[in-house]
Amino acid sequence: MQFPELFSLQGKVALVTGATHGLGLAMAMGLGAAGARLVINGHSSDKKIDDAVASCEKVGLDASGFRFDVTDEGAVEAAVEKIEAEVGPIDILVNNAGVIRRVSLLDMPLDEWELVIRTDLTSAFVVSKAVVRRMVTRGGGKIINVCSLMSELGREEVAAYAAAKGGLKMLTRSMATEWAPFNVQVNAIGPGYFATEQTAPLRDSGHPMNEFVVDRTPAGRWGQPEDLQGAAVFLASAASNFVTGQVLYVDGGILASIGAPTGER
Ligand code: GCO
Repeated sequence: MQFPELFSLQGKVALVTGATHGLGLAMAMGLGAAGARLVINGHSSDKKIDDAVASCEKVGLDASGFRFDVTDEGAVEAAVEKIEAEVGPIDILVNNAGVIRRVSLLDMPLDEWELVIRTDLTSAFVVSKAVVRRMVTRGGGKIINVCSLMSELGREEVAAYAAAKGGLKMLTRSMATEWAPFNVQVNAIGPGYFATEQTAPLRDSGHPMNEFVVDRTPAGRWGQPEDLQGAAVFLASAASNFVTGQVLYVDGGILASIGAPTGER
């Protein structure tokens, strides 16, 4: 296979969870631009899903929306069956759905901890299990788990999120190991600090994280959601057929660098 077919997703169906906004929607649109038919998942409201589908259609992409809870095994199985009947067999799954709670460990109630672990880690197991079973019978597929810098580094007040994202990195490696014989490649994308709704509280003017992130990032800026599209297309396409179990960090260089003394950047 040659360029550009190597990176083409023409004729493929891609399910992206938590894709109504932010990084999920941007990655979905990147896959769509490479030719994939998109299945946009969300949970909180029909309106958000309809708006995301409309924004895809507005730029000429083929998209449909499916509302279900990625942590509910019964709901996931029913939704995957419906998607495959109505849209087509899922070739690409992006496990993107996630939440964050910024609170110190000592103040974190157990139910909030469990919500984060279920949404950010358990959901990838639940959705993958339903999808991969079908991929295996068809001879292969691609899974992309959305990790984080917090798969590698801790930060005050995001312990549950870091624990879940660290777990997701290891789940990626285990999935890759178990499913490689079935021609299913499982990789992850690890976004650095991106300008999304999730990080809006950190980007408020005057918030110390705002300046810190720019200083700590060798590229000297917050990531824009579109910065993830190339990595998503690569990991979803035939170009990555011998790549599995990897986390591709898209972080402007943060993990490559210890940073510079205050005021020297
Ligand atoms: C935070 C969290 C996230 C980050 C991201 C970094 O600091 O609150 O780290 O919001 O944006 O996951 O990869």
